[in-house]
This record gives sequence, structure tokens and C-alpha cells, in this order.
Amino acid sequence: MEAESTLDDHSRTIIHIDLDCFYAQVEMVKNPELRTLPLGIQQKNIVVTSNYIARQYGIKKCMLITEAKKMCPNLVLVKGEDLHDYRQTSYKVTTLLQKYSNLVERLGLDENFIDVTSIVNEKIEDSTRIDIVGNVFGDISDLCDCGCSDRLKIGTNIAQEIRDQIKSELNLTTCAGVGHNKLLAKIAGSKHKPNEQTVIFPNSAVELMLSLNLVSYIPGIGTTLTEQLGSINIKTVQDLHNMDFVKLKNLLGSEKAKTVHDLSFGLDRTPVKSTGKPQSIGIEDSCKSISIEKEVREKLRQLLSRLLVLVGEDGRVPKTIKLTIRKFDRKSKVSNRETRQCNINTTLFNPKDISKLTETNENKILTAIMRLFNKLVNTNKPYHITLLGLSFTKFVERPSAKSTLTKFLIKDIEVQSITNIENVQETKTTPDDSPSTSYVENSETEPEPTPKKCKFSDFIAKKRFLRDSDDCASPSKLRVAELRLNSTEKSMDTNQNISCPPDASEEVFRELPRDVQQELWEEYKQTRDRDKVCSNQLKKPNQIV
Ligand code: DCP
Ligand code: MG
Ligand code: MG
Repeated sequence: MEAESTLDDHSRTIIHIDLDCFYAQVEMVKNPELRTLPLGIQQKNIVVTSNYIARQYGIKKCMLITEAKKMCPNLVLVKGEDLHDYRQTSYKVTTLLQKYSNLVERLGLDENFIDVTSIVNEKIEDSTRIDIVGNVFGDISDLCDCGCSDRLKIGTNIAQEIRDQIKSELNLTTCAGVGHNKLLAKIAGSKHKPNEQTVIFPNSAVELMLSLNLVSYIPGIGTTLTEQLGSINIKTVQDLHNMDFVKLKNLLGSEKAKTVHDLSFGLDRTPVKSTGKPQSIGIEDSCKSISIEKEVREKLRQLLSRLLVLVGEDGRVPKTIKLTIRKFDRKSKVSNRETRQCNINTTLFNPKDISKLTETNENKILTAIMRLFNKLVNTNKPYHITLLGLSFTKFVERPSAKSTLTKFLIKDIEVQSITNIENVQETKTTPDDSPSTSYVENSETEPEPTPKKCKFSDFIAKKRFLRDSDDCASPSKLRVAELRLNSTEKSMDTNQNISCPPDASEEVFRELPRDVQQELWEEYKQTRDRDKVCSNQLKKPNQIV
């Protein structure tokens, strides 16, 4: 064995959380009567998962419905093709986990890694005797003395706390694995299911890997790699351990050979990468062959409205839309997927509720999508579409209306029909940067025509813009407050009238309640002071204010 493992680092504590029978649990939360019945989740003619009662009858993931029904005639089937509720629950779990660490990495819909090293290091200071919570994989009579044992023990307590919180807040049970790297944590978690947790100490890493038996069960070793390894007779983890490293290197190249070799010994240095919000939100639907453009448009309209619900829940405003199609070629009997995307004008969306488009704006977006479709499909010739998908792939944060005054003004604008918020929004919209792939088209949709704004709404729009931009390039808040405190300016003129900000229409301003006038004037001053600070900052970019 040549590629001897470099010294393993035990400094991290990582928890892997996997939801039990995920889709089935979501359905059981929605309909608790299902809890006592054998339940399968059906997608097309397959059971994609089942609850643990159904598993007692031998129901397995990806079993054909016909086969499953034979095994368990009482099996209750719930359709699980619409992933909406599963996605929503999945994000709720991730959000909850983010309270424990900012290093939370999503893996599929029902798994997350959490790097809890920093909480562990905080807790270790005041821990005298630490008990292990849950199951242990392997022998603990000869634990490593680098400190990892205590850290992992604390990790088991945190894992229990997290699982309890997921249960109490979302009514979902989970399994957890605790280890000093992602690989071991994930495998350990699968050792006791459902609703249990397992810790693995570094001394048992090799034993845990051997317990998998087949190399194909090692997370990270997929079908292609399994086949490649099979070609030199490596089928089990033990085969991999016995293999001459030079032979492995000749087969896979040195980098991949080292990774595979390391994995087989339970070595994994990959960090937990914070996932954050998804980079794209999409849905797709396979269908019986569609060959008429009108039907394509109708199908896309339905997809768009479902997609908007998802985006509405996410809260960000999309900038790019991507169309995916699958074409079936009757001659070659081959299906091909193709995608094309274009930018969309963010002002088409209602910032208060992204999911609700006006009919005009919906048609504009659909027209843009159909243009993409026409670039992918020559509709003058026969075609057969067997899948359509839509996704939004770039986002900007929705501006927040934080202050009561802004809220008041927005309301006021709506009531008075001076303008609408979409147009106010326009001020904040930055030009779309051209996406990098060659498929990308530039802005395909027309910007919403801007109704004439009165001076006052211009002022509000500017004010909102400045308030929002505070989030990204904020001058020191302390400095702004300081300026405010030092300000000797009076808002009252000699007639005891509150001064009208220069950008606002005097006429509209005088109609406002006095306290709102006062607040507006103060806001104007703050904005102006902030401008001063900003321009100072620009002059001295490196100065810490
Ligand atoms: N899933 C799927 N197709 C598959 C496997 C899974 O659509 N081939 C879906 C259904 C599962 C979810 O992904 O509920 C999570 O997959 P898991 O492998 O974690 O399985 P479960 O969470 O259902 O069960 P377990 O209790 O074994 O984790
Ligand atoms: Mg699961
Ligand atoms: Mg899973």
C-alpha cells in the first residue's frame, strides 16, 4: 500500500441529519390518519419511498407499484409527483439547522451536514463529564486522546438537541450521524434507523467503512466509478484496501485514485459548504408527446404559475428564466434534453407577492418563454416534446419596507393611485448582467411602461432606494447617528410650518398629517447626511469610519 494516509485531522465535529421516510412523513404530517397505515409514495408506476409500517411488508424504494401491491395489498398510495410540499418542508429543516451553525450544507431534499465545531469548542470549556447520547458504532475502549472523543461526545448532545427541535417544531423524526468528517457522519447515521442517532469515533473509521462491504455503498462512489473499479476486480471495500495503489493510479489517475483510496479508509477532508438559498428554483413535467405550439404554451402557463408559487415562498425576485425541453426523435428513438435561457425584467413582478402576476405581465413572460421555445424547436417541422421544464436561475433580494413611515407611504400611494410600487421598484433595479453561457439571450421582455410619476413619488422612490441600498454598501450606522445628533438644523420654518423636502411636491406634502410631515423631513435629512458620508467614503475607500 503506497498512498499511505496522511495524518488524519480530528479537529472538526460534524453532524449529518437525514429525515426518516421523508416524502411519506410529509404526507403523514398533512394527514395524520396515514400514520397507522402502510403508506407508499407513488411517482408514475413506482413507489419512491414508504413509511416504516410499509417497509415491514418488504416494500423498498423504487419498487414497481404492481410488485408493492402484491407484497402489501393494503398499501395506501399517495401521489408524490408534485414536490412542492417536500421542498417547502426541506427548506424549513435547513432554516432551523442554520440556527446552530452557519455551516449547513444541503444534500438532496432530506439531508443536511452541519459543522458544529465552534459550538462544541465553546461547550467543551465548561464540560466536566460528558455522556454520549444515542448509539455508538464500534469499540470505545481505546479512544484517541487528541480531544476528539470529548468533542464528538458533545456533538452527540447537540445532535439530540437538534433532532428534538425538528420534532417539536416540525413534527418530523430524523436520524443523525456524528463524526469528525462528513463521510463518517453520513454513514454512521444510517446504522440505526429510524429516529435514532449514532456516533463514530476515529478509531472505528476503518471498521465502519468495511461494514459497507461493497464499494458502491461508499458515498461519493457512483455507478461509473463502481464499473471502473469492477474492471480491475475491485468490488468490496476490502478489495480496495488490498489493491496495489499503483494499479489504482493507472486506472483512475493519481488524484481520483487518492480520493477513492482515502474514502475507503474513512478519510474525508471536504469542508461543510454553506448552501444558502438555492441558486435555481425550477419544476418540470414529463408529458405524453406534445406537437402543437398552442398546447406547449398552455402547459408552460401552468408550469409558470406553479413555479411562481415556489418563488413567492422563496421571497427573492428572479432575473433569469430557463426553459428545458425533451425532444423525442421518432426515427432514432432517442430523447434529447435542451435548455435555453433569457433575462427577464424584474419590474414585471409584484414585489409584495411574487407569485401574483398581472395578466399582461404573465403574457409577457410567456411570450419570452415561447421565443426560447422557438429557438429550440423548429415548429415548421413535426416535433414531439415529452418534457417541459421552467426554472428561475438568478435572483435579487426583494427590497424591504422596514420603517412604518415607508409602509405608511406605500399604503398612501396605493390609495391615492399616484403610482404603483412596481415603478418605485424600478429605481433599485440594477442592469442585468449577461449570464455567461452561450445559450443566454439578452433581455427578451419589454420593461413595464412607466406611468408619469409626480415629484413626490419620485422623492419616495429615491428614499426607498437609498434605504434599500443601505443593506449592501452601508456607511457606518454610528457615523450616521453621530451626524444626526450633531445636526442643529430645524425642521420648522418661521411660520411653524414643517419644511418640505426639496424633492417633494409641496402640495402633496401639505396634505399629510403633521407628524408624518415631521418624520418625512427627518428622513430627508438622514438621507442627505448619509449621502455626505457616502461621498466621503468614496473619496477614502480604505478608511474605516
Ligand atoms: N426519493 C426519490 N427517488 C429515489 C429515492 C428517494 O424520489 N430513488 C425521494 C423520496 C424520499 C426522499 O427522496 O422520501 C429522501 O430519500 P431517502 O433515501 O433519504 O429516503 P427516505 O427519507 O424516504 O427514507 P429513509 O428513512 O431511509 O431515509
Ligand atoms: Mg431520508
Ligand atoms: Mg436521504
